[in-house]
Amino acid sequence: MTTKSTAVDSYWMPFTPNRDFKENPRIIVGAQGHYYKTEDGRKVYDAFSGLWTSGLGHCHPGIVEAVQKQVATLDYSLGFQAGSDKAFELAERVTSLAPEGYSKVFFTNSGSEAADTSLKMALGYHRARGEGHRTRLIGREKGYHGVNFGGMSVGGMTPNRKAFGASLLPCVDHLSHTWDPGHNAFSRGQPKWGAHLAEDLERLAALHDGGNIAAVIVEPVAGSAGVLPPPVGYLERLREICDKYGILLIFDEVITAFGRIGDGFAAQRFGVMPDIINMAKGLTNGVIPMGAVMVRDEIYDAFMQGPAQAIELFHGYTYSGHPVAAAAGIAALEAYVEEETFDKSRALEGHFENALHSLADHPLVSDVRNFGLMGGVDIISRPGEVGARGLETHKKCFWEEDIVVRNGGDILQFSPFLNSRPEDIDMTFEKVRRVLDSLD
Ligand code: PXG
Ligand code: PLP
Repeated sequence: MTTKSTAVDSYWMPFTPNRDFKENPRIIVGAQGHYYKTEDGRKVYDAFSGLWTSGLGHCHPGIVEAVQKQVATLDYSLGFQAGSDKAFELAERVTSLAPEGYSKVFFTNSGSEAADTSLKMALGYHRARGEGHRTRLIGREKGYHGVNFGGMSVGGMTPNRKAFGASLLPCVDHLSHTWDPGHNAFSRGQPKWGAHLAEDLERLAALHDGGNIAAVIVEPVAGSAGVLPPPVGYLERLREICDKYGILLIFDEVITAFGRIGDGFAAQRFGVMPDIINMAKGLTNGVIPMGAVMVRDEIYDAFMQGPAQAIELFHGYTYSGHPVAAAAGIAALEAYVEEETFDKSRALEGHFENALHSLADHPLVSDVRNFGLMGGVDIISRPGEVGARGLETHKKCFWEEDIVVRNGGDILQFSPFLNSRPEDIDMTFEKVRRVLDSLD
């Protein structure tokens, strides 16, 4: 079936094969709860909850009402030198979900901006303490920290870096990633193999001297690379090595925060406390763009010196703490608490894991990984056509099975709603199996 009523030529789509898309556009015109409405009038089940964003479901009534009210009350206020009441309230609510010791939140408009903000804070923190020589930033292979220059540089997704390689930040290194199908294929939850890979940080500390490293940034569970949970003991060991050399540890929790792995933050779920936590997506349930960087008290305190009239951090966005985004965030955080969303998410994990791993016996499937309500399924590439089977799966799911399934190349990703019905999780994988059966 095709939809031709919307003109599609003018829009240059993000992270999309534009020419392929425009031949038969998949246009979404509405959403309610767990479904999208398409331009051709179908109800399509959303098995990716937006782009990992919308764990509570679409058009959540409490968030819709809060946004409608806010936009008619205070549409925008300057965020430098004055601020909206809603930004202050949201910051306080975010810290109330956090472990003890994190009491300051800086607002951005996206996860990419959160990544760059966190890296700048790390460099500024060391400089404020008289350790301005700590300039090295360490990311990880297969990491994703958005698409701005800082996040792209510490990121480790090859296609995202390739075209811009000559202009990446200097003084950046990468830890090795933790996926090795010879040792940890078809892991359920955290792989038992791989904690030793954290020792890669010791190698980089020996090479550069640990005293020259400012920060290490990792996703506690790598998302975009296809869901790579941390091996048992890995994050704990990274924390230890960072402590040994005075290196800041940044958790990029753009995906993992707000219930996606059954807790407010991955830091709590894993019991490993970073120095800085980045978030976005679930902060507003995806309703209005917003990201944030939350820091431990010592980091904020280190900046608070010099004359009282001086700006302490020369950084900020026109829309930092935007009142309408903040209102959406307040309503989302209220809903998480009132609806006990994180507990619901945690309770679904076992069912989701079993349903996801039911694909493990499929002849086209080479690996399945999961943690919390994050799932990744590797499809064997068609020889000479890397990514084709993944894209075909996405398209057939959309047109023939009325379900949105996200593919990144030949990896299928699953991000069910945090309040999914178990039968909808089963339905998702029945449909995906049928589509895989139909692929050549
Ligand atoms: N950090 C992490 C860990 C992310 O997952 C970003 C930063 C960037 O956020 P913004 O808001 O600038 O996009 C992300 C975003 C996918 C997918 O299919 C993942 C993301 C975005 C879109 C699709 O895995 N992650
Ligand atoms: N470019 C120009 C010319 C600007 O004036 C500004 C902000 O004032 C920016 C970029 C940055 O925009 P934003 O604060 O929305 O990130």
